[in-house]
Amino acid sequence: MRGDTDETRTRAVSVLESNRRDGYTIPSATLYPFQWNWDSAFVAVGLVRADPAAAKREIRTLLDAQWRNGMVPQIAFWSDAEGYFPGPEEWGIAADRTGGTVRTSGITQPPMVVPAARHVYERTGDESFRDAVLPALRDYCEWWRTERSDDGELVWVRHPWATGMDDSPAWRGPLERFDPGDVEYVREDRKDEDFAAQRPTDWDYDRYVALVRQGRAVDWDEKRLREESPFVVEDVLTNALYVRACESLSEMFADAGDEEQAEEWDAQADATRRALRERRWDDELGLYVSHDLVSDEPLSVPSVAGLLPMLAGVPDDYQRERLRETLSAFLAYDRVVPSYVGPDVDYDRYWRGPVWQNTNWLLERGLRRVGFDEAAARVREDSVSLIESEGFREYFNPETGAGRGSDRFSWSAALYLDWTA
Ligand code: 2M8
Repeated sequence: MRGDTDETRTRAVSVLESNRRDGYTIPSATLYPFQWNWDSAFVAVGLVRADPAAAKREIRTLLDAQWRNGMVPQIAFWSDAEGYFPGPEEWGIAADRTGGTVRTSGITQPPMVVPAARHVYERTGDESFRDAVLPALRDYCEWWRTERSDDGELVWVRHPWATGMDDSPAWRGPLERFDPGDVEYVREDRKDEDFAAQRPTDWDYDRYVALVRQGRAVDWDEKRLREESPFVVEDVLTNALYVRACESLSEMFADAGDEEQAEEWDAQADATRRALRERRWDDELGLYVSHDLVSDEPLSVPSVAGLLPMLAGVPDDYQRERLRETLSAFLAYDRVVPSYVGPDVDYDRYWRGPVWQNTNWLLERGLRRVGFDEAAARVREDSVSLIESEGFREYFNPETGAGRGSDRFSWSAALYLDWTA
């Protein structure tokens, strides 16, 4: 068995090497030819097991794309690679907004880079890495709470792409509310015929593109977008990772001897954690849900995102026991954990049902944090065996285990290195 694992690990390293560009790793050579924010964070988590110097560089390159206001963008277009829409012209971000080093998109992604940086520091013990990244990580966390929070507790996003779970059924309500009009564009993500049933629908894409064009039309004026955008959502996954980000920041500051900053970020983690526990719990579904700030309504769907506050130490005793019951619906599959288990589930389509390695990795750690060790072991076992039977696919059908989306996908390779270390 270990022989098979070693052989798969060698292949994982070679996938990451072939997807590596100058200082960063692209998610997939066939679909995503630039640097993506939380992809790089997951890559660093696994890469530190095989090539610590490359893992540190991955994070530093991502932070080199940071905007002047502290935002770390969803995509950094370090090259002029073709084959992805929307590219830098479509986003139309003025150079004085970014750090000036690279063209970027106009949104962020869940703040996984902060816990990932901490993970890399923990494994390497490299204090110069810690000290070099701390200011940028702090500015990023500060940006979230000043620019992206109405109450200083929960943070919001203004595009489904910013949530990382692009076509999650949770976003249907807010997206249904607006008419994107006649948006013209050419999709680049469905060259392969099979992909039509595995990628987001045109209905979703029309709205994704309309939201980008709305941002560009107001020159990415945050205040106006907060007031006028039809999509302003407190995403439960982003908030769970924001708590983890603040905890990680606090731990790194404490380690660097800066008690004041350590306390400040610990208090922030506490405030967001408490808000999730008290305001984002859905007792009927038995998990946490995102919230639509435009209509002031909960987005009550059974998404794996709603389990991830476990990772942030959110549940009280009552919620923990309810979550144990809810988990049984997510674990009732041959291969776990599906990204969504509601009535209109689609096991082959993107974030509408398939199993993803990154949410599995977060969930496994969440389950351990609340003491659900058996469930955690199951998630880990299935994650590893899906890769061993299907390869480093982007996502997997939970009923059949079949690999879906692109192949040689970076975070699947990286997280395999961490799962099997
Ligand atoms: C997917 O999203 C991108 C836009 O960011 C896309 O479909 O074009 C998502 O799975 C997202 O979570 C991921 O970061 C990205 C790159 O792997 O692909």
